[in-house]
Amino acid sequence: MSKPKPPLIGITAANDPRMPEHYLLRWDYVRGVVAAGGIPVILAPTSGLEIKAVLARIDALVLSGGGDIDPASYGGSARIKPLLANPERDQFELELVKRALDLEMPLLGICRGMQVINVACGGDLIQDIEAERQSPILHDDPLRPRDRIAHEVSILPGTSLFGMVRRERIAVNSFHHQAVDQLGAELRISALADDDLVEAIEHPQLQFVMGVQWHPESLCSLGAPFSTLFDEVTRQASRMMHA
Ligand SMILES: [Mn+2]
Repeated sequence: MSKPKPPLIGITAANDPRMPEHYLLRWDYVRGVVAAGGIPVILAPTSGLEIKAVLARIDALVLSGGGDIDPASYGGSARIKPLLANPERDQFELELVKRALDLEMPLLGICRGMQVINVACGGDLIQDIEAERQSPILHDDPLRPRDRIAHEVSILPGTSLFGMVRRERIAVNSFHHQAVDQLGAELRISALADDDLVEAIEHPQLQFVMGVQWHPESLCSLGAPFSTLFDEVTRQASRMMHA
């Protein structure tokens, strides 16, 4: 029997307004997918692409981190000046997620990616944790190394995330100044920080739709439970290919 083909995992890149002639993606997302046995396909946020045609060619989708989503996308007004806002990327990723959900495609959202999933499902965001919540936890310190542990999270028993991680507490890194506020329709919370900030969400009706606020891609060298998310999205993608 021939070896099964590895699945194609789309990973969204950023277009950082500070470098308008470049698309940006940290290499550890790519390495996470490769280590899990997937073929990484970097998706550049481009207006005018036929999203259906993009999704027809990949087997799963990973939404990477990045700048703030324009509050107009969730019907809100900006209470702060959004950081690195990029309407083209917002539109591209929101459309990708809505269609990927319709297709029941495996979906992993990381940091901003989790927030995109929440907004695509009708939820909204805390626009600035420091301004809108009082918390003893420092969720964002851009000077911290990417693999530095920042705080612990509680994984909620009974969730798919708990089923994968099989631990009630894990220590994670943290590089976000925004967070999920109102939860999107049909989503559920799967992890909380000790200040009750949402650290992971999932879609209980779909096989694998998961968002995490931390950055597992920068912690994959530690193995489980960080590489587990990449292993699982890749495994689910293979399952879809052969369904
Ligand atoms: Mn955090």
